[in-house]
This record gives sequence, structure tokens and C-alpha cells, in this order.
Amino acid sequence: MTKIQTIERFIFDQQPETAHGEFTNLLYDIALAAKLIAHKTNRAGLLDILGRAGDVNIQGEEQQKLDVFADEMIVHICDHTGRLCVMASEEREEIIHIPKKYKKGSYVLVFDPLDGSSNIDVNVSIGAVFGIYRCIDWNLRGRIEDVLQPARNLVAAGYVLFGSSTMMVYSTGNGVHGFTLDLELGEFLLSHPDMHLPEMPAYYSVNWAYYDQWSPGIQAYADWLQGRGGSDAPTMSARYIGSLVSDFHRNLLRGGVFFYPAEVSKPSGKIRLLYEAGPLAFLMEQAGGYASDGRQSILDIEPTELHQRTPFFIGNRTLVEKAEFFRQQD
Ligand code: AHM
Ligand code: MG
Repeated sequence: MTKIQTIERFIFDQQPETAHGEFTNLLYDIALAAKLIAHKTNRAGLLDILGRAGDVNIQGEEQQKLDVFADEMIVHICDHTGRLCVMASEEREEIIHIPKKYKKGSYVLVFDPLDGSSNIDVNVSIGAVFGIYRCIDWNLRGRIEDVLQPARNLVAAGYVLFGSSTMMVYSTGNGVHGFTLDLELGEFLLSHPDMHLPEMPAYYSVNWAYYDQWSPGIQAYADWLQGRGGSDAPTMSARYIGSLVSDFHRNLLRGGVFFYPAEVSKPSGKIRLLYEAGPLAFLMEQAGGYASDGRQSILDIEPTELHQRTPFFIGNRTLVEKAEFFRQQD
């Protein structure tokens, strides 16, 4: 008997007996979109898809062709299935309504279709992040209120890492499970069941270039991580890719802390609450870690805007709580 388990089979087996399949099929849809995006990113250099699409997204950043492709692919796969009531993407200013000609469903999909845009052109790992909520009022078509939910309400979250291999990692609140894309079979196969953050952290991850922009508390925290602020810091090494999904994935496997704090010129930091910090915080708690904005759990923040940013600290609980301790000194 084979031990190989496809993502479809795994999702099916995890489905409660009472389920109607709507949620299960939504996860299949995301896995399919992930495969199609992986196919495109792997052929990026060949297909002349690299380079700027010429548009500027609502964050004021130049979009690149793969961002546009990934965004459109996810919307195209998910908008007509009758499983969603609304979507939101980093690449679109407003929420994405389900066209009236299609049946609406009971779930909400928030996503960053391709994060780490500065790494696309240089062939460094990039990723997509997604979160799934239930819509608030089943009788209504999707509204902004359905999207602006705290991450504690997520029913599922995950990411796709387009790295040396493509992985999809997700949680439905029942552990974190990772699947690696087998290119020959065209299937995601279970490769990392029940992922847990190692107790001994290996890495801290931050962009040190902004040190002078941080508050004194954050500077003291960064010094502490480097062993300069007392002897209670674990011995760790530094790793920073500048691709949130890649940095998160590495630290999930090896233990550590990633942080993108507030800066003088970016008072809320850079990371987006709804479709970056929130889903990753959900996954991190499921893996035994913790995520904070420096004051409170990311999961408890009530979003007020679609593209809201938040300071972000995520990883082993002791390291993130230490950041909260240093933040109190500001
Ligand atoms: P993006 O949404 O434009 O891709 O930016 C988000 C990325 C994250 O992946 C990463 O953690 C961060 O920006 C890196 O920013 P910086 O270059 O300022 O360190
Ligand atoms: Mg992003």
C-alpha cells in the first residue's frame, strides 16, 4: 500500500462528515491556482513575463507581470464556483464582488497573490498568502464588513512558496500541513504533516538597514537578539530574504523570529494586516508560535481598512513576547 497522499485526498479526509464540500472544494480551487501560478513562475525567464507591467498598485508600488497574472488567475478560478461571497487582493483597491450572474457562496477569500515583488526579477523565492473567512450575513452579497474580520475568525489560512520546489502549506485550525508539488505528477503531495515550530530558535529575520528608523525599544530588542542586551537571548543566526513567505517558511521549519516593526517613515510598518500578517499569524499559532504587533496578538486586531498595515513580530512565543516587553519601554 502506498504512503503517498495527495492534497485532494488529505483535504477530503479532514472534511467533517456533515460537510457539504463547499469549503473542501474551495481549498482544491486554491491548490489548482497555486499549480498554475507555479507553472508560470517556473517559466518566467522563458516566457518573457518578467519585468514591470507598467501599472502602479494601490500601495504605490509598481506591479510586475507575474503579480497581475497571479491575481487574475486566483480571481478567475474562484469567482464563478458559488463558494465565495466576496474576495480581496493586495493588487486591487476595492473588494472583489462575485458577478451577479453567478451564485454566491458563504466564504470570503483574502489573498496576496504574489508577495515579495522585489525578488521576482532576480529569481529569488516568492510566495502567495491566503485566508478564508465565513461571510457575516448569508442573505447579503459580499460587503466590506465580510472582509474586515479579525484573523481569529479565520476558518483556514495558508501560503504557497515558489522556491526551489513549490509548496502549499495550510491549516484549517487542525494543525499545519505542508505539501510539495511533484512536477511529474502535477500534484501536491503531503511532505510535512503536522508542522511544529522547533523549541530552540535558529534565526532572527529583519531588515537591518532600517535600524536608525526604529524606536529605542525596537533597537534594544534587536540588540538583545544579537546578544548585546543581557545573557538570556538564545544563540541565533540572522537570515533575511525580503520575501515574507520565504522568511516565514524557513523560520517555521527552523524556529526563530521575523519582525517588520514601525519606522519613523512607516509608522505602521510595511506588512499588510488582512492578507499577510493575519493568515500567517493564524498558521503560526497553529504551529505553536505567536504573532504580535508589539502590543497585542495579531489575531485580535479589528481591521478598519482593506489595505491596512501593521507592525509585525512572528515566531517562537518567547521571542515575540520579548519584543512586546521591549515595546513597553517606548
Ligand atoms: P510586496 O507586497 O510589495 O511584495 O512587499 C512585501 C515584502 C515582504 O515579502 C517582505 O517581508 C518585505 O516586503 C520586505 O521589505 P523590505 O524590502 O523593506 O525589507
Ligand atoms: Mg505583499
